[in-house]
Amino acid sequence: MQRKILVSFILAAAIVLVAAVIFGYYYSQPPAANNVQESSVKTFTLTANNFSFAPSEIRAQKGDRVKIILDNVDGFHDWVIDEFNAKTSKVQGPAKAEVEFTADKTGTFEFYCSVGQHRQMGMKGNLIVE
Ligand SMILES: [Cu+2]
Repeated sequence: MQRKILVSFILAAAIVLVAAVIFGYYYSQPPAANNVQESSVKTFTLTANNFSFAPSEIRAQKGDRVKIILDNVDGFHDWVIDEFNAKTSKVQGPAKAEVEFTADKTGTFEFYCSVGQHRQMGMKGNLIVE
């Protein structure tokens, strides 16, 4: 009788151990590669202040997914590119804003800040798509 209880106890302990190992194995696996799309996005961080962008020239290949991170360090700005119908929201620095678009045509396209007269004051640059 004593022996029977011991055997069932060991059996139960073994089952728990196996379950724990299987459980642990699944949870230690890295998450599925669901960020593949993210890695094919060409990301540019552009610093904005009164009244310029840095860098003022960025390059991409036709078909690239382009992500612009506007790092506005000072003033009220946005980042706009008409030809790709893309713009960030207007933000008061220090703040960041983002926009993503597909560079689906080649050429040199001017981007700019659409706030007030900032564009005319030199707050612009070029995206060159090759
Ligand atoms: Cu501006």
